[in-house]
Amino acid sequence: MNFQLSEPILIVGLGGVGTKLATKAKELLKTDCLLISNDQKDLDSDCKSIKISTQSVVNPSVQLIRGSAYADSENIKKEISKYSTVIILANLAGRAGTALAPVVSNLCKESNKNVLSFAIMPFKFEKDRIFQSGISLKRLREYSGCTIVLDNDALLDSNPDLSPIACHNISNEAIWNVIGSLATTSIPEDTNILSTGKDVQNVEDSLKDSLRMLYEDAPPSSVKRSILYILGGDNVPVGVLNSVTNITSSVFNQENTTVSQSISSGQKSKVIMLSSVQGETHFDKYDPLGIIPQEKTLDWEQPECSINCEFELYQLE
Ligand SMILES: Nc1nc2c(ncn2[C@@H]2O[C@H](COP(=O)(O)OP(=O)(O)OP(=O)(O)O)[C@@H](O)[C@H]2O)c(=O)[nH]1
Ligand SMILES: [Mg+2]
Repeated sequence: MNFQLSEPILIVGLGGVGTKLATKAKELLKTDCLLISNDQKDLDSDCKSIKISTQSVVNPSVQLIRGSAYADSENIKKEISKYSTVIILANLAGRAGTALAPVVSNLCKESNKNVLSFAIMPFKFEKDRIFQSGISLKRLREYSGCTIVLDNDALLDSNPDLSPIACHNISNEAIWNVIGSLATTSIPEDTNILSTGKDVQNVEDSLKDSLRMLYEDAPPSSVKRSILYILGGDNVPVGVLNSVTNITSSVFNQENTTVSQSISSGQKSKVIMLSSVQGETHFDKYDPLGIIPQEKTLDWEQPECSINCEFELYQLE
């Protein structure tokens, strides 16, 4: 089943990177935008915003930001109420995005919204973020009709020579490209992995980079459908376009995997790949207890959060 994008659409940016991506996405889709963060400097733009207050704490933990966000639940629900589809942009490599993604996506689901979410996952060397990002992603996937994951680590692993800034430029371009073509390309529900590579001379090499990045996150046998966004594709010989599709089909399980192309015009030629995956991904291992099936998890309803319950008890987190 494909994800249905119905108007009116609201873009919600969470945390520093989420709000940065959202302000650009808003222009691409010409929709309304809502920014949510605990950090005032993420909210300084002309979009509507909600500041999550952590009171006097200036370096709040993920759990404290999440706990504080519940105080704004009604406010968030009111803002999303007029819309049919909510597109959430969350940086699960940052504290605010990790904290807010489960809360905001759950509020959207409770209000019966169509939720499409984008999640950025951390680099492996950001060890303190891996665990939290894993649990946050699990909940975001649960509450979203469709989740698109961009793994910073997979991009760096397949291009170790790139600096983090160069990686961010490449990954943000891929995200904007998918957002920009949402109206013309239908994307599958469930979990999709976004993969790409650095700028190279030809489309076939760019495809190989995208495949390499995808392999870091999911086995090729788990890919059910793949969309190839071919930037500058209108200048590429049709024989090459054909071979790009053939290479992709031969890498995946040929009979069961559909490969489609979305060609756009532009100066450079490059491949960005969006692959719908079923079964386990690399991120399920970020939480060592993630192997426990959900029906056997007792405290699933409420995500971990820190609230001030006015007990004379030391906060353990
Ligand atoms: N894909 C992508 N990742 C980014 C970008 N900027 C930062 N990151 C990643 O996100 C992590 C957190 O970066 P911050 O700039 O602190 O992000 P933030 O959203 O403000 O996070 P908090 O302030 O912790 O809420 C970095 O270590 C990077 O791994 C970006 O533009 N694109
Ligand atoms: Mg920040």
